[in-house]
Amino acid sequence: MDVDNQPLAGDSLWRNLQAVTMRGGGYAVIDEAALVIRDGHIAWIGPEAELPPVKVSETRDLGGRWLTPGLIDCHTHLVFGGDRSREFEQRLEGVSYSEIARQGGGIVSSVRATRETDFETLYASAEARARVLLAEGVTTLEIKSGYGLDLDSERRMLQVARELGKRLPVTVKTTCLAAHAPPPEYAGRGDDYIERVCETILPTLAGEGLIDAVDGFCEGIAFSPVQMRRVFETARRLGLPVKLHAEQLSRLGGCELAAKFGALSADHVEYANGDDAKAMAASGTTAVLLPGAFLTLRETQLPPIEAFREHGVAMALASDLNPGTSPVLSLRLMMNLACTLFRLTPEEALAGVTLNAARALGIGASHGSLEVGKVADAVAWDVTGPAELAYWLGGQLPSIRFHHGETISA
Ligand code: DI6
Ligand code: FE
Repeated sequence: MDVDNQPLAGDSLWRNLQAVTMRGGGYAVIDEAALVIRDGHIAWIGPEAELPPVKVSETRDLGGRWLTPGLIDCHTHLVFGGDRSREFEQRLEGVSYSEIARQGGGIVSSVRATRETDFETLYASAEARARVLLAEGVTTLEIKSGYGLDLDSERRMLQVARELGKRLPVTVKTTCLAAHAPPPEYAGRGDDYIERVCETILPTLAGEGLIDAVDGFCEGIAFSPVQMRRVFETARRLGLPVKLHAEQLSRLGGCELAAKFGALSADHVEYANGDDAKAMAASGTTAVLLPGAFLTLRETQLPPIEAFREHGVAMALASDLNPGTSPVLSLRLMMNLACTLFRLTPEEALAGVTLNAARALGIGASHGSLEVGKVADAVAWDVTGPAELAYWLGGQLPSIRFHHGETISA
């Protein structure tokens, strides 16, 4: 039998849509498009007029909606215990971030609360936050540990993250951020804590299959490039990719270190410069921009967007959802802020939460664009065009969401 004459088999046909494919990192729109979905993946995409004969169990008319890849939030700290809204009030009353930290607030207060919170309670609060992100079109979520800072609490955070991926219609990538800050019992003994991270925490949790990538906070108030290098060497030994919170408050050389280790991403990067951009371009390291933290800290140093463009560094955008410096519950709001504050174009902003975010997680080959062979994570938006996704300051735009080809109902 001539196989070429067989109709294209699939589970569903999506038709009557405008496809913003993001192939190659730009809109790359296919007008009047159709897709064939098979086993949760895209089996065919193109102009509906060129659709070959198909045999599918279901056809969905998307009513001319704009279909984009599912949104990817590639940097969150959404699992944590406690509440720090009082710190927000204190800062408005004139108390500085460092004074709050000296009084026992800041990261350490989240660590204390997270350590005291059991799995189910941590899970419930994390799920509530994740649902808000999902409702606006997020289909892949990165979640970091880093508020446990001891073996059991870091494990519990990562287990909560894994459980979210099992119970919710979202793909979760976990990142171990045990090198977030020295915990109180290691105050003034950063090297000893890094040894604990490298000798025990990372190998144990990696052995339990809880870690997809390793991260650290390279900053005066956290860890030096020398200390982070030890963490990266450990990650390399364990066969895990790395990423880094780099040049957020000062330029310490984090981007250069990240590039040397072929990091997936360097995140924040406000204080990075042209040399950093060049190094990151050479190592294929994505710059993850976090305008929520920039806004919350009332930062004025802009990330070197022009240098990233000039050297061809992929730029991703994320919520940095965390209780201290980025209490952000909207990835689309980050698209708007990246345009307004950093002067990204709406097209760059969409690439930042799709293809480039996928690259920042090391899943660019399977996620982030609408292309044959990729996972069928997508959102059909009731908008006049893709610029609307960055135009509105947050809020929920009407949409139909798909995860692995299936409609997300909740
Ligand atoms: N960068 C930040 O801005 C935070 N962590 C990080 O790596 C601060 C997190 C917090 O204050 O809880
Ligand atoms: Fe962060």
